[in-house]
Amino acid sequence: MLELSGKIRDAMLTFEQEKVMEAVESSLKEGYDPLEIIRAISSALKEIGDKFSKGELFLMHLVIAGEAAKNAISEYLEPLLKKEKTDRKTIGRVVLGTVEGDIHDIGKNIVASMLFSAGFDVIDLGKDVPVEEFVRAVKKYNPDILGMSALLTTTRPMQKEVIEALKENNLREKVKVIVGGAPVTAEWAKEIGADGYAEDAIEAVKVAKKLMEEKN
Ligand code: B1M
Repeated sequence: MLELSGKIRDAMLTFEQEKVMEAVESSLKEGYDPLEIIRAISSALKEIGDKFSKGELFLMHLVIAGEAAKNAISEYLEPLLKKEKTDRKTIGRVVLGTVEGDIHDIGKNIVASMLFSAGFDVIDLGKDVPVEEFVRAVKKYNPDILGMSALLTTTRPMQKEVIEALKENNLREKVKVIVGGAPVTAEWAKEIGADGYAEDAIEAVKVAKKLMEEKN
């Protein structure tokens, strides 16, 4: 595992797309689990984010590393997470998106793939999703669960605004709400009246399944 994180970290810190692709491809060939590889990429991204906030790296580095990670995950890892079972049974419907003002979507995309793989129908609204669009989607798709991702402390409050808007539209009782993203905590989820909080994509699946049990 240490070997994997070192290899992925070194590739990510070259800020070269090709090196990241090669590292991911060869890790898969060596038999590493896609989720372990995603964890290694996330940890490298965290290190890059920390260096950026300390002024040791520039925004350009964040952009290149984000792109490299997103491309490697969508090309090599998400298809493996999504691998459809022939006996796939739908266990619920989820509408998912990153809140308004926030264009971070790598984590949200992983959550979407994991939920899909667990048997949920996933309607992904994308990133920078306005409050009204979440409300419209709940009316249109009548999902069991609404999931909102936020990566910035400045956009986290939009999760609360969406919940308030659901109440104003008499939709809050119809849908369970899960929130997540780096600045999101269980305390925050409770404070804004969400039904669930998940720290990562694996936890998101567990929480979503639990909420479905409560619903049925
Ligand atoms: Co930005 N960024 N970024 N960024 N970025 C962070 C978030 C930051 C922590 C970096 C730092 O300074 N240390 C910092 C936020 C500080 C704060 O608010 N506290 C930051 C900043 C400041 C910014 C800008 C403001 C920079 C600027 O312009 N000056 C800007 C904002 C743009 C905007 O959104 N309006 C910005 C831009 C960008 C890029 C576009 C360059 C790029 C994003 C590319 C993309 O997503 N397509 C980027 C990146 C790559 C990062 C870091 C380095 C990596 C994020 C990531 O993808 N992580 C990030 C550093 C960090 O996170 N520590 C940083 C990997 C991903 C798998 O993890 O998204 O956490 P994560 O998802 C996890 C869990 O959180 C959870 O499960 C996922 C999988 O396990 N989860 C959920 C996520 N959503 C969930 C939903 C759920 C449940 C679980 O239920 C619904």
